[in-house]
Amino acid sequence: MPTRTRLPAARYQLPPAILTIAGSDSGAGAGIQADLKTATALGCHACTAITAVTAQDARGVSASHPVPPRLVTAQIKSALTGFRIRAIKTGLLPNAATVRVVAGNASDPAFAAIPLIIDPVLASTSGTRFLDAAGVRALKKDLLPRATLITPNWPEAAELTGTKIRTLSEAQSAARQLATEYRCAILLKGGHAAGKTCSDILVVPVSSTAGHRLRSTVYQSPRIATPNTHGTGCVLSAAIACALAQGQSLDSAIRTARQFLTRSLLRRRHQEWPGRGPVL
Ligand code: PXL
Repeated sequence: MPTRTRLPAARYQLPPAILTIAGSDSGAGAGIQADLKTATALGCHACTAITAVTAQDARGVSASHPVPPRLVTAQIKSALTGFRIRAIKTGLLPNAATVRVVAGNASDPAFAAIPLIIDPVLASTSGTRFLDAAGVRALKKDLLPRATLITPNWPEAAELTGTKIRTLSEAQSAARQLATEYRCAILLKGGHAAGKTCSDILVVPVSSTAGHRLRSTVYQSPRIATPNTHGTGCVLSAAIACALAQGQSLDSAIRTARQFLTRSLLRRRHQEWPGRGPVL
């Protein structure tokens, strides 16, 4: 009898899986395509639940159409039953009905046990509005309260809190307001601010016998001057999901994701795309 040679253990090991519930960007700069590229680069497997199909290039969005909510649910259920999903992220949710359907799925115990990162995508980098006022109301009422981490940029945080954000201190207040309101971690991204440094603020609610308080961390990196920023928010939230799926703490996952994004921005900084080029 020939002896069977053992294959290296790594061959049998499945990559950690994440689920992204987001829109398709036909130009592959943002959305599902950015999430897939991020997951692959970071050694994860990404299952996808596509919420909308958009037609776009580096200059902007020319068309978009929502996927029927029933089909969004079917995709989520297939991912949760067929794979061991360790982190979930949401991106573009095209309307109130889809937001409610995702929130309904999120109350399922199998889903609720998994860290949920919500990137509250309200508009595209090029300015196309993705979620209307009724959608924003549904997001605030039904979905944000289920988040582990919400990752707004300055304009999104301003809209969600109804405040103006012009300074780092106003950003701090908005992040604290959101963390208190939704009882979850907030990563308020400073990419839209001016200045030589990009400061992202993390606010985490912590409970102890002394009561509830908020812990704040500021992550800083040099601002990279480049037009090729399409998909930055998607890449960041997908990378955080991957790092969490790999067992990292929230703080460490954010550091990993920021470093991954910085490297991607640096690599593409001088490329000349017709418009805002893809970051990854
Ligand atoms: O970056 C936000 C975003 C998310 N999802 C899709 C997008 C965009 C921005 O263009 O196209 C599909």
